[in-house]
Amino acid sequence: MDQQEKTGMFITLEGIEGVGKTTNIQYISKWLTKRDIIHVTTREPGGTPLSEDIRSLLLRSQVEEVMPMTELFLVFASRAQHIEKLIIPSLADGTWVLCDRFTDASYAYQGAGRGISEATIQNLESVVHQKMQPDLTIILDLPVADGLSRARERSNPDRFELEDLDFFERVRKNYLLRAKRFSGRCQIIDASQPLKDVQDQLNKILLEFTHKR
Ligand code: Z5A
Repeated sequence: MDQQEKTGMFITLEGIEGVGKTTNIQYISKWLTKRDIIHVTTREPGGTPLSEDIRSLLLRSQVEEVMPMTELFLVFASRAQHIEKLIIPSLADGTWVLCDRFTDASYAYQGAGRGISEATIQNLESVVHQKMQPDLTIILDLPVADGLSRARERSNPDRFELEDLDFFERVRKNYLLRAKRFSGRCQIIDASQPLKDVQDQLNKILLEFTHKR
């Protein structure tokens, strides 16, 4: 899908576990509703029935080791379905899409985390994305130990959350690198602030973003 064929806006939220993506997606959704902006909220991996099945496969512990390339293909299989069935049709009819994680997560987790080359991920991205990119990506940033402790207080760890601190340090660093590299679409928020301050900053970013459209 070429950028000019879509009329809805595509917003993604990123960051390590426990940074507050789920909490703040709800805030953004309310913010858009107040302004009568029609939108859907969704997540990756997931977002359609088949993609949610792939999500379950990815998150649960497996009896055999999950190879990094298998994980990457599963993530992109879920994304291919999500893009074709939900994201593109929504954007094409003017509905905004608000997505909890997207392809930046593949560079951070499968790339920096698991060690798959950026070129390999770029190849899959170019096949699956059909030229589509988020219009705005908000990266919530938090020290790894704080994110993991917030996530662990909330629920039992999934397969990713069992990784060690070094894994999440690489993931976090990659997000920060990508924020610099794609500064046109990425905005970083310090997620160690009280929620009210995080949301004041979100409000400011969203006001600027909607005024530019
Ligand atoms: N994954 C991948 O490997 N490759 C890919 O391409 C994609 C994904 C797309 C599922 O993601 C996994 O998929 C993920 C990477 C992998 N790894 N894991 N695990 P997920 O997004 O579903 O899972 P998650 O990152 O673990 O999300 P989460 O644990 O649900 O965290 P969150 O949504 O960012 O946080 P939250 O639930 O909104 O907040 C956590 C707690 O902190 C909660 O009690 C809040 O009330 C509290 N909170 C939130 N903000 C604050 C502030 N500011 N102060 C204090 N407390 C706060």
